[in-house]
Amino acid sequence: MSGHTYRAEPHVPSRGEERIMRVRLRGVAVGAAAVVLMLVAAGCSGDGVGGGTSGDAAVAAGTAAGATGATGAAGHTAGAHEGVSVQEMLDGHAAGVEAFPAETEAVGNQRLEPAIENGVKVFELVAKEVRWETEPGVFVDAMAFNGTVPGPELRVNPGDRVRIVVRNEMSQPTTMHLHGVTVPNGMDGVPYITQDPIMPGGFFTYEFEVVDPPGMYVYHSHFNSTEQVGRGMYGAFYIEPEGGDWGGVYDRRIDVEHTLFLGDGPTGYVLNGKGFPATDPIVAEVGDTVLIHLSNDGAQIHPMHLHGYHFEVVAEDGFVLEQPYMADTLMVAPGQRFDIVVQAEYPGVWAYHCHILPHVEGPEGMFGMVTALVVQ
Ligand SMILES: [Cu+2]
Repeated sequence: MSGHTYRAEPHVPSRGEERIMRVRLRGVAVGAAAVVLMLVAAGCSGDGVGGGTSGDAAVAAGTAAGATGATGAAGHTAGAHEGVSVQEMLDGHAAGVEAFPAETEAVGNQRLEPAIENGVKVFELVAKEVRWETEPGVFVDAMAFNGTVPGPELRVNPGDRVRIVVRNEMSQPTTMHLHGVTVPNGMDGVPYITQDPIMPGGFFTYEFEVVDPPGMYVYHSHFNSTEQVGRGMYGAFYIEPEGGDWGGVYDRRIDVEHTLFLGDGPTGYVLNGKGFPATDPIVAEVGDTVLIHLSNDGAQIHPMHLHGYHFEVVAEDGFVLEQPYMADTLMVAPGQRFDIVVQAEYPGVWAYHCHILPHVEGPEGMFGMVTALVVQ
């Protein structure tokens, strides 16, 4: 299926790439030893190669001048470089990579273990208004389930009885909709169609039996949703195969599983609630099979492009495709989910980003919807 015939030449990482690969291995003794061996095998002197020349800089400046202007919520300017010197452009581009992956004070997608009550898996979600750090020093007014963007990961199995209690600690009403999940009509979460809004201080209990196949589904606000979802009220609802092994679903061994929520609007252009350089890399070892669950909960389309690889699109909206297909760029519309599989064959730090360029890179370097597949 993959059709890959290309084999990587021995690879000499740049100084930045070498550092990013080390950062992710800090505290992992075996992995660190492995990457040192890999770098030695690649003949890396540690001095770095491929520094920019003045000619490169001039080309970059000319290219940037042709772009149209657009400004992200965090104040990044993606467009003409008037007022930004060549040196500032170089410094800006370098600084982002130097900082990646940057620490911020909280991260989303944390697994929430259910309480088991009479065989029912019970989750509690609390909607709150919080200050959310999207990249170092940049805070936005977010609305979040359990205080994080995205909210916690809920994982259930086919056939489970599930109860999700949503408490509203915000200053405005809300509801929660289970996106793509087959539920009784009264559990659908649409204000005044299937339920009254959950008022500040109130709660609503969503209860249903899981009848859908394993896959990625989403929960999100369905009240004033341009603002509430835009500010971060979304999270993953996984219907997992028994034992959490996706290998049986996709008929192959899965070594690395990664969730990637796309967001835009009041939070800026974000992946899992963070803008580059605070985005989380996808880390794998050579030979690993990587499963990435993508969901777009923003208001714009985002064509996600992976450098250096072709990936296999294996599921859409929670349904396994009868005919998976290869791609390197996958357009993810608002509300869509995809599962993609990458065979991690080529070591290195490979950029993975939205290809609407005003969402990712301007005269002062990369921002927003950029992360990397780090293959060690
Ligand atoms: Cu985009």
